[in-house]
Amino acid sequence: MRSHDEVKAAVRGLGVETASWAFGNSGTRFKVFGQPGVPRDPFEKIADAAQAHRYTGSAPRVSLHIPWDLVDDFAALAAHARDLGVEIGAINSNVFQDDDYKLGSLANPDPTVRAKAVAHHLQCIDVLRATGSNDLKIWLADGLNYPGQDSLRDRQERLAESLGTIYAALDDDHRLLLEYKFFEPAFYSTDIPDWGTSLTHCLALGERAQVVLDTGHHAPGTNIEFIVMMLLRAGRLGAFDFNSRFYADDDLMVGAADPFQLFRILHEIVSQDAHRPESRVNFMLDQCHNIEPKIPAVIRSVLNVQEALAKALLVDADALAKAQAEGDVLGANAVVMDAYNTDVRPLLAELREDHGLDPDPIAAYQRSGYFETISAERAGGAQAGWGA
Ligand code: AOS
Ligand code: ZN
Ligand code: ZN
Repeated sequence: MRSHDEVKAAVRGLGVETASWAFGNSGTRFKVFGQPGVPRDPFEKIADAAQAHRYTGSAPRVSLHIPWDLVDDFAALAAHARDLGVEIGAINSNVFQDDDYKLGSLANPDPTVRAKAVAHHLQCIDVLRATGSNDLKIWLADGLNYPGQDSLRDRQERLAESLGTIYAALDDDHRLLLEYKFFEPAFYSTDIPDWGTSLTHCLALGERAQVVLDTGHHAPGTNIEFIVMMLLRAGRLGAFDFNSRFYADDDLMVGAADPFQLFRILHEIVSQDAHRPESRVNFMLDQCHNIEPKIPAVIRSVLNVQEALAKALLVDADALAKAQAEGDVLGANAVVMDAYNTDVRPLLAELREDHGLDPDPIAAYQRSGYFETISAERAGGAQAGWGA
């Protein structure tokens, strides 16, 4: 069983990657609610992301989205991030907000549209080079609304060819992270609907192609921790998009809807030592804070991941293995539940104090006056580009 200090060190070692779009105004298709102090450009989004790192010590990178975060000088944006104590994380492509992509992007039946979508990804790879990022993240809205609309098989052939061109353009230290989603915006068939399809493409592409598991992208009742275990077993779990859902792709704060599921996921992660930085699993947030204040919501999300991780680290692996080997069903379950039911908040408060942080990061942020400053200085904050 891990010691108190080992748990603290392991939690400290896990950095949660925040997303630039979490700081912009967002909403549903019914209404986007504006909030005071919302960033007006990518530089200000990074400044807000840096606040989450400042008070948690555990949010050292921020994902960008192209073209939402398009700037003239990406090297300057990366330098700005470094000055504020964070780094640029995954670069997310966008081939879902252009009329040309109505029938798909990388799987579109029209070769000129496919070429345009591939060219966008090559532009994103240049952003990786300029910012020092290693991860190109692809989520596709490609799919069909009606049976017969296009050939399911042909779309996979086109997709494989387009992905192959993109993968071949990556540098040796780049990864291609391929996300799946079971529906939306396509309602009949999505071209990468599940982990099996994503993994099949990744295996064909090469070792640096890995799967992104967005926790909101599964049918209700799906055993997500099983998928986590299988992707780790295959060496292809590249990243999480963490969030919570009650119904579909709700993008609520991670750990809010089902903290027990988050614990079960992190138990599989810890069981295969994938929480260690060497595993290169990127623990990212993909969330929208439509009605709650954004920076505290991101801080809360990081704390929720830390709480679930600390509990997973407290599972007594030897006692669990013994109970499992003896067929002790109730004993094995009790080992897992004992860890889950431990209140780890005092341990995490102590960890923060060990590193000179306030034990209560949200209270510290709220006392800092940052929100009052940005509310006064920033007028006309940008929409995240999402949910309009
Ligand atoms: C869409 O549902 C996916 O979760 C994407 O990962 C993401 O929300 C979007 O592409 C913004 O980057
Ligand atoms: Zn996602
Ligand atoms: Zn999503």
